[in-house]
Amino acid sequence: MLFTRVSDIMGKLAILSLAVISLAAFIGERLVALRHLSLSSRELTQNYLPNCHMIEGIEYGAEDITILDDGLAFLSTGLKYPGLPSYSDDPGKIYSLNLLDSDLKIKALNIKGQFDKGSFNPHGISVYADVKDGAIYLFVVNHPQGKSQVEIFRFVEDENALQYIRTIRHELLHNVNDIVAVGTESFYATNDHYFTNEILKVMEPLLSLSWCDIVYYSPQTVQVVAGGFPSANGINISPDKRHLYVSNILKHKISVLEIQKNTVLSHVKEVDVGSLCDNIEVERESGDLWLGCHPNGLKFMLSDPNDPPGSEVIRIENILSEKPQVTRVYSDDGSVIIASSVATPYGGKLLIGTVYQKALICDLK
Ligand SMILES: [Ca+2]
Ligand SMILES: [Ca+2]
Repeated sequence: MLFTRVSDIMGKLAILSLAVISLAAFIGERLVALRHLSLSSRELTQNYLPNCHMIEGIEYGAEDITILDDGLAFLSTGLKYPGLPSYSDDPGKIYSLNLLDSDLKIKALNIKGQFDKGSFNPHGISVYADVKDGAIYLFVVNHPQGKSQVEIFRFVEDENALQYIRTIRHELLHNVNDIVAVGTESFYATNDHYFTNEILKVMEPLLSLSWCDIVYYSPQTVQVVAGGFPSANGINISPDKRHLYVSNILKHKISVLEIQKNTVLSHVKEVDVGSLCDNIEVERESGDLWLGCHPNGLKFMLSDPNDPPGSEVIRIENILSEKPQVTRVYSDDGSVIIASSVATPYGGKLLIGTVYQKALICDLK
């Protein structure tokens, strides 16, 4: 009787030990995977540009920026994103900045129409110029109360205003990070998470789930057009409108996709960037990609003011060729600018925006 009891206890202990060992091995394997995906041990080399100065009035981030052909930039500011700092309780705003003006003063765009400005939480932006009448449309990813929706505005240049047109909500647009407008009412959007529950969202990178996708939206069709991303961040289009570029941020790659006739995308290739790149801007004349990147994902997630995340700007030339050139144009350890998310060139200058901090403008060498 005693012998049976002892062997029963021994058996249970053996099962328990096996479970503990398996759990430890699983956690160990996950920690190694997370260190790899966050580039947490990467050392950054400082690489500065000449004549840099901060854009006055930007203190709470300019997560996304895009520049019109005539040098007018739109800045999406004041993002509140779960898990990341935001240093202002005020709603977000869109600013304009004329890069041809020597004083480089930002101006808040007044929003006209039936739009709830009090809950405005702008994230990724994209501009569409209608060739028919020259009208400029600004598409903005908005997260009021943590939800995801896309706002379409028309830019009223002589009033420095945005005329609100409409809001687009759809179950497929559940965690939108960025968009690229391809018509007055149509766009491609990236989802940076699969789940909407905050705890389950955290589990996605922990378990290396690759369930994020790209969605095409038009008033006639809404559909998933590409999937299999651990997280899909910035998205933009080539000047000839044939290719889409998507930041596969947790894989440290830029995915190149070809737009098929039926709006479905076919995979072309991936280009290694060795950094967690956020938004993508495409230079019109050259077709070069400019990327605002997070050189160390762990520091970005922790966002400790005493050990801040750095910033990095990467340029990709000839991305469609056999040998794309990937150049680190600017890097800083966070002592100048924290958590860069976008970079865009204009007229020999480079404008760099961040998720929750400042914006910097420098001369390109
Ligand atoms: Ca964008
Ligand atoms: Ca982004």
